[in-house]
Amino acid sequence: MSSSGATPGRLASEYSEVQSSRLKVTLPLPSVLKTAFNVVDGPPSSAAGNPDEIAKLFPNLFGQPSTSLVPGDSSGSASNQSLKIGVVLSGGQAPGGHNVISGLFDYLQERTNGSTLYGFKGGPAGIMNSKYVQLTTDYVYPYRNQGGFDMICSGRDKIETPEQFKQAQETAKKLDLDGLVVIGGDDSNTNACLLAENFRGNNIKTWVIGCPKTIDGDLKCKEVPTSFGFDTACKIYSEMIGNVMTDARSTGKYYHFVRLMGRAASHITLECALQTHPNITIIGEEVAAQKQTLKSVTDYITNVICKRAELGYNYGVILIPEGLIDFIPEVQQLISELNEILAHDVVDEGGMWKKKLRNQSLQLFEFLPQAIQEQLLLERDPHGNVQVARIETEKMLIQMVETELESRRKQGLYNKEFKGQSHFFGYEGRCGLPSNFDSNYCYALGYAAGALLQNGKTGLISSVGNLDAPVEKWTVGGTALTSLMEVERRHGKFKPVIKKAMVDLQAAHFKKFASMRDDWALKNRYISPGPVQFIGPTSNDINHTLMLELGFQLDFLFLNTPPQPPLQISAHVQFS
Ligand code: FBP
Repeated sequence: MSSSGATPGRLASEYSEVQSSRLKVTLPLPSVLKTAFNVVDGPPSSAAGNPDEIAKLFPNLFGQPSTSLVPGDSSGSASNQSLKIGVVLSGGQAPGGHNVISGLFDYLQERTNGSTLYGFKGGPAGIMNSKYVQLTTDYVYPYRNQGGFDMICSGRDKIETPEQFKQAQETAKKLDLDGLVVIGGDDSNTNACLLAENFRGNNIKTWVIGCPKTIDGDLKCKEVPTSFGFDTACKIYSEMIGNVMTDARSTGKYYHFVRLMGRAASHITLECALQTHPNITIIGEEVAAQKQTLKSVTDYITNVICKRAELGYNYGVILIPEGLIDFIPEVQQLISELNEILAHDVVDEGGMWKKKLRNQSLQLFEFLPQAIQEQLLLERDPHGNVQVARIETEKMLIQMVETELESRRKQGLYNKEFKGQSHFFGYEGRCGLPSNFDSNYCYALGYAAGALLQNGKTGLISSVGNLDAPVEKWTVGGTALTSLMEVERRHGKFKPVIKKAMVDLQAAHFKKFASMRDDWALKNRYISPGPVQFIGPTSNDINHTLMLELGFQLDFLFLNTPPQPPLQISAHVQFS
């Protein structure tokens, strides 16, 4: 079943003034994409881990070089080539996705002759079911510089079984596709690489290029410094956190427990902490490194609450990464046992399945509030992940802190009233109008994907670098997807996956946070960054994580909190 020439879902005539002004913005391109360029291959690549396994899984792609675009004369000039290209949005929304498609569309319009771009609808399922729309100038126009993925919508299906690969092959042949661009996160780009391998192995001419998308920020490496959407989402959440901080300060009676999206990694939480200076921030990767238990995390929060109460503050703001429980070794063990059970057994009310849990895991499971037990048993996503967005860790922590404070009250150690307010900031940040950074970055990623396809590249992820420089100086290329891979156990089997980038506890941005957090805990150093700006001061600022990772000091951003020797909050505090 196919569709083409459908009416766009959006009407630019119904846009707000800000949306309309964003539509009219002309986006800059890296200078190498503005003129003729050559595509230069680097040395053969390997894998992020388990190279022998990856070589076996990708016999046609393993070892292929990454490439760079450099000023030259061979590929950049207008060409008579007419290409048929497909594009798909895969996984969770991230601000800027529409600009990747616009960049790809503009590349084909400006650098090739009479090319066709098909948008597969509803994610990878659109490829398998051959549901697509032909993207035209009028169709694409209302989505330029706008948030959301609704131009063609997204989905989380995976092309996995031999039948599904066959369906994808049939669509590629039916549309006579020269290339396919997969815009997605780590799992989707792994899938893109499997497709590229499958097409090459079956003599299907379709090349496949990935693009790094995810607000989670965990798809990055040297060549791909950040995934798009992270910048905007963090700015939106930081605005909301700043507002909640002002509310806390105004009423003086609530502790706001804010869980932030980000799935496994705590990048969003860390970035939002750097932008807003909350009283407590839990970083999952640190919890794991210190082998913390649920009890020790609860004690840390409770200690700060008690100390603040002594100082007269009976309110505060606490940031929690959505994947926290997955970082606590005892919970991690429980989840991995549950994953194995869910992959093979029926989890019914009879509870026979519980016999398969190890003793310690069973005790922990029984200790958790019932709502959390149920949430841990929810169906895994198509990639085998626990759906952490549906686990209400912030509510669980409020309950555990209440219990601990009650026990301290009985011991005469606490005599104030504690009121916890729970928040989950997730979906609110995924479809905002992309920041200037994400707008430009996405447009360059899409344009670069067009360039890689026109040069017959496959199994690469579009890579734009030198991001702290003005856009004209950004570098452009493609990184071999197999070079980002290792093997992991999923659904009870070993599978190739792109190695997730977790928060590095040795990195500059984590160290900056660690040097300030004790001060933020007891003194109210709240910062309200306000809404995302498109013109004027701060509009071209890049998030702190990226700037610090790229080697900037950014001390001027922390001027209201001059570094001081860490405060002794309490003997119980576990974080150094
Ligand atoms: P991607 O990894 O696909 O980019 O998704 C990111 C994310 O927003 C996570 O932060 C969150 O845990 C998950 O999607 C929520 O998934 P869903 O949209 O299916 O509820």
